Amino acid sequence: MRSTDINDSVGKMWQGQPDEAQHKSRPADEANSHYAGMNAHVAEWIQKCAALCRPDRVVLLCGSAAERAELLEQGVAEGVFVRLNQTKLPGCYLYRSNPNDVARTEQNTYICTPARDMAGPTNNWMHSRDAYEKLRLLFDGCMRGRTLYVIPFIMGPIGSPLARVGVQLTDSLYVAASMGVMTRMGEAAWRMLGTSDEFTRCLHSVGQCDPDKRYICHFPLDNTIWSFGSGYGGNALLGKKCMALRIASFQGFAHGWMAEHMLISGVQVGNEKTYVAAAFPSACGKTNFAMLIPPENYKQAGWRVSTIGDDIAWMWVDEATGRLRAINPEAGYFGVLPGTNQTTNPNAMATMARDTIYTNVALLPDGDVWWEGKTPSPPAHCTDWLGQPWTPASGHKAAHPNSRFTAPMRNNPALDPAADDPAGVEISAIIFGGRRSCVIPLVYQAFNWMHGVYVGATLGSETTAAASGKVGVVRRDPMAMLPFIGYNIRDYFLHWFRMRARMSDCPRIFHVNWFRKNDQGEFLWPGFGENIRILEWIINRCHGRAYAMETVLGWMPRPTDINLNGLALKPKDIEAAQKIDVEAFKAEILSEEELFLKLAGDLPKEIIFIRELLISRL
Ligand code: GTP
Ligand code: SPV
Ligand code: MN
Repeated sequence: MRSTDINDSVGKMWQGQPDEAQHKSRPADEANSHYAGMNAHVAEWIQKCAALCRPDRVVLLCGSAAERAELLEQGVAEGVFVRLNQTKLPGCYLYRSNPNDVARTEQNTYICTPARDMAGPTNNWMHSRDAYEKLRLLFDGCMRGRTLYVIPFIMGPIGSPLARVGVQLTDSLYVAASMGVMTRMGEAAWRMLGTSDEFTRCLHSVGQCDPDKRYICHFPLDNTIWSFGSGYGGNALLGKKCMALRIASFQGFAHGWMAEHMLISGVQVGNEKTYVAAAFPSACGKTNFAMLIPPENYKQAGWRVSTIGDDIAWMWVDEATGRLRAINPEAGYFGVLPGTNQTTNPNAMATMARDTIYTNVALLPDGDVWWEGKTPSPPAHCTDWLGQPWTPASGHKAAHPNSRFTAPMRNNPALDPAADDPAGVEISAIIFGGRRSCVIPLVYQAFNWMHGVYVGATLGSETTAAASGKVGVVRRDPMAMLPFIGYNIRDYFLHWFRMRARMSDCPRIFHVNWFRKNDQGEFLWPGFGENIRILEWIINRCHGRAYAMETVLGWMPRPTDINLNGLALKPKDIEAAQKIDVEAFKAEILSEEELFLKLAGDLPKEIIFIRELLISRL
């Protein structure tokens, strides 16, 4: 960590020596020579941002363990973090965000381009010129009295053909500490960048954390993100949704690869290893599926699931094989806490046992943490996520429904050995899934890639606490990417269809729904570790080994094709979970119109054709 008290000079910080020069009037190349050793484009950009935001201090982070410890110490001293019980949870801290800032805010998220058409009908759009102007006023002097942290980071395993450099400037200590977990942060980013100016410019300030002055603006044409007024999750950790999904999806469209809201996991049975990628909307089960532990009888039969990633996949076609390969651009997990426990997700519990930042959970009297669903019964008393005394009689939740843990992936006992492999892994199946209490069956397979794109494009899911707004209403969330497509959804769909022609053999595409309920409101499927039974059918289908019936929706297993050994369920229960009610499905197809109407005359012809075929099957 190098720091200095400055007004407008980053140069002093960089060289660590006093400099009385008038930087504002210094010509560019003279300034560049002053930043000896630092990438000139970065230096110039930092200087501009610092001159705008006017922090008291600029601190350049190098990503070392000692620096991290120092940041956390400082956070405790400043009241940003609460140090948790270090015997129970070594290296763990609690952070409470502003209560008005607890989830992504899609209404404040913009794609900023010169033309509205580039953002399309599903994104908020601002003219890039207007956005810069508006946000410049907000950033102006916003870091007075604060420290500006400079965070160099890499998204993707170092050396990967898709790995990319970002630099985030932020006035949040919490964000700085979190970026060190979520990305490959530090010197490696400068080495990878060299003298290039190809890095994502990520400028962030919490500002006054005012929801009325909150803007998460993406400038895909400038490889730039300006985020103001939020310190939480996807709004503020700019490497994640902003860079690795919104900006990267645009870059992938331009250069023939894909950035998707997908987990990546490996399934090993004996000597056979199969990798799958799955797109479920926010808080719909990616982390859990990526860390799945098979039930005992499967374990004994040699089944193992390992994690490459739990939230984002970058995928490209390997020219040598014509197959789709994937990397996880992240280095950590920002996972949902409510519902996570020793039974549902033991790997997540082990992952967050150390070196973890817990956000918006309850604090127990012994310095441990708690959230709804962690234990079968709540603690007698604790401090809730707002910092207030809480008992089970308090009448509200102790942890926020979108409370999360930030933990390094290296803590995951099920981390796949290829998680750091720059060559990525070959993807055999793509699985789409939503949270649907009725209508949508447990599992089916698309007839082919093009039909699979339709299945993904029409994905519906009940909204969750991961984004602000109403929870539990079905909305279309194409490919689980509705909030994350950084360009026109019309072109996004076309890109998916066109990827087919780039591949000689493409992944098989499936749809799952772990969340269907019976009339009593109980889940029809046990979920979590038992999902391996569905995965078994999926993998066998990929390798041409499992039977499937042709149905109106696609290929489906017969109830007897799902292994129920060791489960109390009977084939008739699978029948219930798989039931297709044609009348209900007609209503579902009508509800897809909600999205298609937005695309109006731009709906790709492939979608129209596939839809006609579906209707004629009904
Ligand atoms: P983001 O990080 O927001 O992108 O979410 P995610 O898709 O990684 O969701 P996550 O795995 O964290 O799951 C969210 C919630 O769904 C948690 O409360 C889980 O306990 C619950 N959940 C996950 N898998 C299952 C399942 O198979 N069945 C049921 N019933 N619930 C599940
Ligand atoms: C999601 O909402 O899909 C997340 C959490 O993964 S956040 O990083 O806040 O977007
Ligand atoms: Mn996510």
